[in-house]
Amino acid sequence: MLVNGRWTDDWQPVQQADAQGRFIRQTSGFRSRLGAANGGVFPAVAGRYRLYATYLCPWATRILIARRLKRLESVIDVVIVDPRLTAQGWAFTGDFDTDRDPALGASHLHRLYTHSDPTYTGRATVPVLWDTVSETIVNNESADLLRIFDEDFDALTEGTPRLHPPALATAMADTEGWLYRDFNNGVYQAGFASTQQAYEEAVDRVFSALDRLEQRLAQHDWLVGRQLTATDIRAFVTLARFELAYHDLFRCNLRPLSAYPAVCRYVDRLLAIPAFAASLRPEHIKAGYYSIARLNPTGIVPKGPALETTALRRFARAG
Ligand SMILES: N[C@@H](CCC(=O)N[C@@H](CS)C(=O)NCC(=O)O)C(=O)O
Repeated sequence: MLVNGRWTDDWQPVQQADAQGRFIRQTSGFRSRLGAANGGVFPAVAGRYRLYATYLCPWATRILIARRLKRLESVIDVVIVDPRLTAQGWAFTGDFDTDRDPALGASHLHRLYTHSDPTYTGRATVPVLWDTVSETIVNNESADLLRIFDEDFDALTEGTPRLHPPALATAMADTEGWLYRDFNNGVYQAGFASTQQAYEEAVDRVFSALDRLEQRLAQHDWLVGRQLTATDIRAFVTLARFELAYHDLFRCNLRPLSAYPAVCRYVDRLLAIPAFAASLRPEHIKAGYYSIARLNPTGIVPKGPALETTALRRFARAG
């Protein structure tokens, strides 16, 4: 991670844990909004901002999905980093169907962080929204970026669905509270736990979240209300990685995902939407997660699961 603007240590998945060995996720450092919400410092215009992402990362993938649903492809450029974590974090390699950094010609993402704040302390995470004019990070928190893409470009996104409908705000916040704690972040707490107790607590929460999802989806098409919302994007990114990485590598193996038929039908339904299908790159996901040396010292990437045996079978059929 970066300490006072200097890269200090080889990359480790866990830099912070509590006394019981529970993984603690850091809070994001750059939190600006665009347009009026920001007093005009970062105007909401086309062609000025660039999203740095990797298909490995569920948080970054939320934003790739939102970018497409909001039809912002020609408004906000994307750079995809190599999904394999290096000793210096995310790298621009040009390999693996990834890009080079057009901003600074940097070899690693952490350069963008120190360019933005020479004394930055923290992890150099994706997603990052970069301003090409002032050469700084605007925001590196996916929850904010989901809102920014949904709300701050209104003049350019007319006719696209509202992902945070005001009438559903309370219900979305209720669902997203347990969804984040027990599922989106719960799988990481299972995978990165450093004690048996911390792991078992986390894995139980992951499966109780799946139980809740199954209950809701057995009766309804969407997690909140009668339309696709940001809550569905949040659920999808973790579900789509479940059989590819979390079930085996993160030991979330109490039950297979196929024990949740309504959840599997929901994943299938979402994959019929091009924005969701385009965000899914199984090879990037497996290469990235299985590059975490602490969890997989040999670096061997599993061949399976055969996609047609998973909830992602629609993707396999589409080739
Ligand atoms: N709160 C952040 C979390 C982002 C995050 O943890 N991204 C991971 C990838 S999935 C990352 O970049 N990790 C690199 C690191 O921790 O050094 C968000 O949601 O935007």
